[in-house]
Amino acid sequence: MSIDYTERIPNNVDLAGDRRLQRALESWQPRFLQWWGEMGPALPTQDVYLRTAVDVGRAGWAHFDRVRLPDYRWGIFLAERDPDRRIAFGQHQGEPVWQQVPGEHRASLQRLIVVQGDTEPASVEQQRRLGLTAPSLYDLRNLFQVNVEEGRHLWAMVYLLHAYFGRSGRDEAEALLLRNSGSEDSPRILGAFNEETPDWLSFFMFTYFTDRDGKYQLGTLKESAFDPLSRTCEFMLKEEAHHMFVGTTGVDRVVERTAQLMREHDTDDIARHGGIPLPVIQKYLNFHYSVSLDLFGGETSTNVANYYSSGLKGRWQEERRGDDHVLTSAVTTIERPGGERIVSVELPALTALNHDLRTAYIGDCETGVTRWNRILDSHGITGHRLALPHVGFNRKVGAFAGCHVTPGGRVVDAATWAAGRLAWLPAPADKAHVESLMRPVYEPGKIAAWLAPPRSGINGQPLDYEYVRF
Ligand code: BYC
Repeated sequence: MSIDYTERIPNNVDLAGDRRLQRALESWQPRFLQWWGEMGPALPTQDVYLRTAVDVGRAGWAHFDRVRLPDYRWGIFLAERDPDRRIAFGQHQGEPVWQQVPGEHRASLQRLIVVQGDTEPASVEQQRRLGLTAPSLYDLRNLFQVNVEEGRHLWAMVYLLHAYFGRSGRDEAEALLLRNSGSEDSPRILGAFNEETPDWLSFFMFTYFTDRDGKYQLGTLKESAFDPLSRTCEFMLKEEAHHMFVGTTGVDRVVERTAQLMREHDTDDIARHGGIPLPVIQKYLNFHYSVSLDLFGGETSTNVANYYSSGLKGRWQEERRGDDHVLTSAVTTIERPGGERIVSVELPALTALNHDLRTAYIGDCETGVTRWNRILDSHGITGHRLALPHVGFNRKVGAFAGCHVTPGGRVVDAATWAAGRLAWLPAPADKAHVESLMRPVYEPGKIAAWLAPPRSGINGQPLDYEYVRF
């Protein structure tokens, strides 16, 4: 179904046919715009070359044009409905999917939607000041593309809250604009979304590791028996692909430039040549990967078992799995600390579904590390390797919270951890160096010296295209 752009809120959910809902959302809209003005991109611009969703069909869903950021057409778009869709897992397997929220699952569904919704504006808040130090107009444009789409993902969740959860849903939609990333009094719900994204290395790591959690969580909500949530997430995943691209190619380009400088100056110590040394890249990777692992919740969780059994949240690629999709008798193996060692234990698969999702995520993260090491290889740099740290490293949530594990996977005491910390996680000197490189480059076609240029422009435009005008 095409998107109706004649409406104040573009949508393909026939908002005009439900005056009450339309009015409720139209009263939320100015508050969203006020939040965007206060907490969205801090850099003033004239216009930005942006993609806007115009259709949810298979062909040609997006349109590119120059847009003034506050005029971006945030709207409500659900993937097309499959009238024959049935629940693929859990106790209700085989039954038709739900078009309304069953009373007994109301609180849990609302909670999942609020948690998902909370991350979207949080990331915009975290990235608010990055435009002030963009390494190129191309990167600046990508940042804004990510920001407007996270804003639209907030709209997606707010629509569900307003349309299906009555008074409490409207209250939660309000609260999504009142919590703020890093706030002492009312922080964002999940840990990683209260961390800072103060520089572009952090931004590329965030869009690689944290946005990738988003991809996997949306993938499980796409399986939901609650069809409007499923269709919303399916469409969000389309936009999400570009966010992954920004992270993957962003880290590629940092590694590429670092490798070039190492070769050019025949030294590992490229900080004084204006680059980011490999050990610093590794520390940023360690940090962003470990806080992103926390986003999967505990390895064992009765919440997730209940979500699955009742049909609210499925597994990654549920329908491609060859098991019974109920999992009442399945077991799985997880690692957890056992005294001074890490041990494997067998557990019911149903309570270990966060671990199941995290395992798929880790496999995906490995592909990034492989490609970054290939870039090093292509420059003849064989003595250094980037690697994912052990799953227990630097964890605040789950089985490894409260114990200290080195990147290599050794359980250590507090003193050893304190002594190693600066070698494993970004130290003040590393952050200061990265910060010192963050100088804006706003001339079309030019790029900061710590970063390699992208391979091609956006939507067939040349690299020296004026992606952002001031
Ligand atoms: N920080 O039973 P447990 C994205 C809480 S990212 C703070 O193990 P459960 C994006 C947990 O809520 C994707 N608290 O957890 C990316 C629970 O609290 P209650 C976002 C945490 O419920 C980039 C308690 O600890 N979407 O889209 O099995 C840019 C016990 O935990 C954390 C979703 O997450 C944490 N890290 O799983 C923009 C999907 N972890 O209930 C966007 C929706 C856990 O006892 N959310 N807790 O008060 C969920 O599916 C689940 O809520 C979680 C947690 C996977 C997050």
